[in-house]
Amino acid sequence: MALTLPPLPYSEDALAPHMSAETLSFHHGKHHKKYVETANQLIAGTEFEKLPVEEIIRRSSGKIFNNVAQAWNHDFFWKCLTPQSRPAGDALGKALEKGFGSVDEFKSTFTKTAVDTFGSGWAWLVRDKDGSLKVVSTSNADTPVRSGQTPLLTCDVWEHAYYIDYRNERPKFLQNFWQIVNWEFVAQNLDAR
Ligand code: MN3
Repeated sequence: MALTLPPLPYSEDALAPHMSAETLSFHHGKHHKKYVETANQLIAGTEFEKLPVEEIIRRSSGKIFNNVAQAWNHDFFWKCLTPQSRPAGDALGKALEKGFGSVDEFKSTFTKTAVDTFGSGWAWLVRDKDGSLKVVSTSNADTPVRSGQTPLLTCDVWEHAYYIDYRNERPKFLQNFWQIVNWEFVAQNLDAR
């Protein structure tokens, strides 16, 4: 299926000062848009043209995988953010306590994984096939969708995600990321089967 660039679920200036309008304008309007356009050019006329995006991710490799997976990852990332971040609800809080000891310990594990991701990549909270919650890092375009894990939350740690606002200071980007996490979206992903 042709991929699309969904509009951001908030205005470009809604996440400032944690994520600036300039960052969102480039990250969504140029980087994400380019992945979508390139993916559509690459799958046109191939066996992938009519498949759902997740199927393309599971079956493809090389340039097609890179662009389709990046389109999926960014679509998911925008939904993980909100200008009205509210604390995790009870069910999610309990699941995080069970997996990591406490919500704060989960946040510090996730932050460390994001900061320690070498080069370009993503940090994820996922539900594994056995139901347990895990924090994982993926490189470049790689995504837990490929390995059959269910993504619950992600943070893009490619430099284009933070260089305009934080230059080389990825840890500062992570501190600000927690101010704009959409915990309701994370909880919905936990509920979904
Ligand atoms: Mn990105």
